[in-house]
This record gives sequence, structure tokens and C-alpha cells, in this order.
Amino acid sequence: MVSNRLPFSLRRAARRWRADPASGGLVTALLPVLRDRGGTWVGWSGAPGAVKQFAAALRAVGRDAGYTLVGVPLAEAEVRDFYQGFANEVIWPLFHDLPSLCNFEPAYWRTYCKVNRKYAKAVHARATARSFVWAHDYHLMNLAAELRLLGSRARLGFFLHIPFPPPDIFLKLPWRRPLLQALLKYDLVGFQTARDRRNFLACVQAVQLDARGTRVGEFPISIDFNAFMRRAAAPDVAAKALELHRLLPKRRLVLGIDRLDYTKGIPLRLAAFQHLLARYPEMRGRVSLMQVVVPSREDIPRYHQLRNEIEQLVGKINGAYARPGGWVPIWYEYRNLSRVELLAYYRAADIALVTPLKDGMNLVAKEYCACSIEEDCVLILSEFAGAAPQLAAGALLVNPYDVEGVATAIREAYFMPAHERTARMRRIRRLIRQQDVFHWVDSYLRAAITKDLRAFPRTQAAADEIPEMQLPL
Ligand code: GDG
Repeated sequence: MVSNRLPFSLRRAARRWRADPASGGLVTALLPVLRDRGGTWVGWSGAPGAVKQFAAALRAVGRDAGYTLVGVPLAEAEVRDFYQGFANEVIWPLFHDLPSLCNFEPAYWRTYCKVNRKYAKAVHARATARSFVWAHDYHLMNLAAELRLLGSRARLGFFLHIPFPPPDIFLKLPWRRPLLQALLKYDLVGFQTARDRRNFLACVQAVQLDARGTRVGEFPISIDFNAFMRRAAAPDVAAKALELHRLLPKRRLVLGIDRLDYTKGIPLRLAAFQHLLARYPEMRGRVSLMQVVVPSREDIPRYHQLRNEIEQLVGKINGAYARPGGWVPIWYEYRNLSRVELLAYYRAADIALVTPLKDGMNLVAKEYCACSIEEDCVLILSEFAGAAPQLAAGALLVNPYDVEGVATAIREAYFMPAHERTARMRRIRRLIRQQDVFHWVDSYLRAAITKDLRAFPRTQAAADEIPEMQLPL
């Protein structure tokens, strides 16, 4: 496994470094795979400086978790130009269809290549021709190309967690050709949805590259459904959810939880909520929006601006509609929630408002449904989230740019009869349970190692699919 960051968080305890394994769905799903087959995870520790300082902590976590951890040291300038620069100021906005937010600084690309080489060396030192290397996400798109230059004969797979843009957006990238060429050095390139896979192939055709030898597929990522459901039913979570209802009594709770990010559509969501209160006065006092914004990428100026914009909007809406001693339209929090709090917020919310402008998948949507153990809640979901095609059978799909449409959907969710809420939620929950994160890992790995393409209808040889493509350019 290779990812930008290693799957744990480092903290200093009594003059020694301690590393706590991360508890995300991806790590949970991969843990048994790595433990059973013996695996290695290569990534940056997240702390500047030499790996030597935390080598003992890395070894200890690896011993407990059952796999080897290999740290890639990154200098401060590399973190700035590779991680904050190329990854988060070029690829992140571009791949989310926001090219006007891109900073196409040439130094960023050079550092991106250099840092990918660094990761490749760390991988190559440990991989043999019989290894399978699975690289994750947009930080490591050049890894296979660098590994091949080093002479690696390992089988190489890649999974993109974020969307892949259509050609008219992607072709703005000054390094479009070398980047696509690098991706085509992987044996398998996995995307979240059919949309992303189609966009990738259209770009490959647009720059006329030879895609023979690369296989592409769609593998919608998911969550550990049963673990979420079980934890959501625990007494500490139930007590906390009840407390939320006591604090915000006699109203339906609408929940938004997002990392601070301009792709999550938070200002437009607030505008939609304001429109609901203005256009349908009978909704005042009946619903409250709980908006949690989780701090993220705080070193990047655009994220600062976004936080200010959100907080001004919340202030404006609460200022216009709050009543003394009574109802306040928006309950806003800017902080990290603990696991128990997160689950309690999911459980307490009657309606979830998940309205990203574009999202690879959006796990918050799936987690919310898994925690809806009474099956009587409503999910309002953006058409542009990767989760939309899967969850369309039960969610209310909205265009996040259409504030009137989103306001109407909140009203529709509020008045939706109980039997319809249950029928919809049941459909989505069944699907998430069947296609959970273990299913995701399994289908990706089987596609990566099989020789028989017919066994994998959702996987294609890239070159076979391209001739049928309609070029949108
Ligand atoms: C990228 C892609 C794709 C949130 N707040 C708290 C908290 N969370 C956890 C959630 C969830 C995760 O963070 C957020 O995942 P998302 O999928 O919603 O979004 P990104 O972070 O942008 O992830 C995305 C994903 O990769 C996987 O492929 O779905 O499209 O952008 O798991 O539970 N966790 C805790 N406290 C919080 O306050 N503990």
C-alpha cells in the first residue's frame, strides 16, 4: 500500500513519539488483507523531519497492526510544493471542475515529480516482481512511471479517490500529457464511478496516447456498514443523540457535516436554507440546521477565506431569523467531533443535507444512512457526489447550485410520510450493506490480479473502450 500519509497519527508522549493507528474505513478494510498476506504500507508520517525520530514508534504500530510501516521523509519545502502546492492547489481544484482556483506554478510540478520518485524508491527497495503495489489518490499519479524507470516489475494498481474531470477541464493542465502517460504505466487504474472512468478515457483519446496494457475500472468506495450500525446503537451514542434533541427541542434536525472545503458547497447550502425560511415562513421554528465544519488545510489562504464566508453567512441568517429565548435557525460548529459525537449527530438528524459541488464518493452520506437504525430519516444528496448513482434509489437528489430546488427538497423531506421515508432508507441501507468497504477491497484486488477480463464486467482494457468514445471536444 502506498499513500501520501501513513495510516496513523503521531503524537508526542513523555519525550517519546507515539503513533496511533488511524481508524478510517480504508484502514479497517485493508487491515485483514495486510495481516493475512503480510504487507507493507509506505507513506509520509505527517511530521516534518527525518524518519529516524519515529522509527521505534513505526515499528511498534506495525507489530500491533500486523504489517510493516515505511516512512517517507519529506522536507518542509517538499510538503509546501508537492502537498499544499501541486496536490491541493492544482489537482484538487482542477479535478473538482474548478480550474479558476488553480495555481499552475511550474515549481509545483517539478517537486511533484521529485517527491513521487522518492516514494518510488522507498517502494522499489521493498517490492519484488511478485509484489502487488496499490497506490492511492492524486498525490501519487506518477508513482508507476517512476517505479518502471527504476526497473520495477511488480504489478501496479492505482485508485483515485477524487473525481476525474472531463477533457475540457483536464486539458487546461500544463502537464496533461506526462500526467496521463504516467497513469497509463499502471496495470489497473480504478475510479469511483463510471463518470470518472469515461472522463479519463476521453482525455486519453484527446491527447492521443496509447492505452494498451492498462486496465480501467469503477469501484465505488464504501464503509464498514455493520461497524457503523453497531456503534450507532451503543448506549453512549444514543444518550448523546437524545441530549441533542433536548437542546434543540420540538423541531426536525437537518445535518450538514463537511471538512472545510470549497468543493463541499457549504455557502450554497446555507443560501438554500435561508431560501427555505424566506419562501416558506411556516418552516420557521420547525427545522434547525446543524452545520459542523471540520477544520482542514488551514495553511492554505483560500480555506481561511471560505471559513470567513461561511461564518458571515451563518451570522446573517441567524441574525435575520432567531428569536430571543427560542429557536435559532443554524447551530454551527467549527471543530473536530469525537467518534461518539459524530455518530450521535448522525443518529439525531432527521434529514441529512449532503450537497457537494463535486465529490469522488462522499462517505458522510453512506455513514449517515448506516447510522439511521430506525430507518426513518431522509438523505438529500447532490447529483454531483460520486455516491449519487448508487443511492439514487432512495435519496432525494438535488443540484447544489439550485438553491430553490434544495430548499424545496428540504421541505419535501420534512413532509415526507413515514412509510415513504422507511421504504427509501431501507433500499439505500440494503445496498450499502451489500456493497460495503470489504466488498470494495475484494473487487479491486480481484480485478488487479485476474487475467480474465470477462470475469469483471466493470473493468475494461482501456484500449478496447476508447474507439467507442465520443469525443466531447
Ligand atoms: C475523499 C474524497 C471520498 C468527518 N468529520 C469528522 C469525521 N469525519 C470523517 C467522516 C468520513 C470522512 O471524515 C470524510 O469522508 P468523505 O468521503 O465525506 O470526504 P473526503 O474527506 O473529502 O474524502 C471523497 C473519500 O476520499 C474516500 O474515497 O469519498 O469523495 O473527497 O469518514 O466520518 N471524523 C471524525 N470527526 C469529525 O468531526 N472522527
